[in-house]
Amino acid sequence: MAGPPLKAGVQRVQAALEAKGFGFEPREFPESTRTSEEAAAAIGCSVEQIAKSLVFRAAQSGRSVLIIASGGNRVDEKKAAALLGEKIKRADPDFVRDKTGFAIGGVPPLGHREAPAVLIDEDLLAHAEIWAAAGTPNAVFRLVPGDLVPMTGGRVGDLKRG
Ligand code: 5CA
Repeated sequence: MAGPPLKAGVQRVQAALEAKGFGFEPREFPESTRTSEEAAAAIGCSVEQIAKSLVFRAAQSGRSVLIIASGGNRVDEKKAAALLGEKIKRADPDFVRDKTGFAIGGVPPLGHREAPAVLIDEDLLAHAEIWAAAGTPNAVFRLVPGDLVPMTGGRVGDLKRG
């Protein structure tokens, strides 16, 4: 049975996935999935299975850099900079909305207003299935980690702190 219409942000994620030939397995929740912990609790998966989308700003070029990291990991900005070839700084909420078209807590791994440089945490590849934000702080979609590179054009590496 069809549910209520998808929110605009979720529809944009769906359109971006379909444009790349991916299916869409969205789940919209009445409760928040704004953080990795909330998303894991709502879904009933481990926090390590949450693909969090963290936005940074490249220091020299000013372009947006998307780091897709396992929910339990903290990103080592030095490792990320080495993989990228440019220093990065954490983005503020206005930069995130401007470059991605989505608000923090709903930023998806694809479908951004401006194409970012993408780095992918190798730890995500260990799971059979993972979940990413689907455009709003209440929506996620399921994917297999092997889809992340073709979906984003990102580079996989060791990005975690410690
Ligand atoms: N929907 C969930 C699970 S997919 C989600 O989007 N999680 S997230 O981790 O990708 O997005 C929340 C992240 O936004 C936080 O981990 C944090 O790194 C970042 N964030 C939260 N507040 C701010 C802020 N004020 N400025 C910059 N980044 C922020």
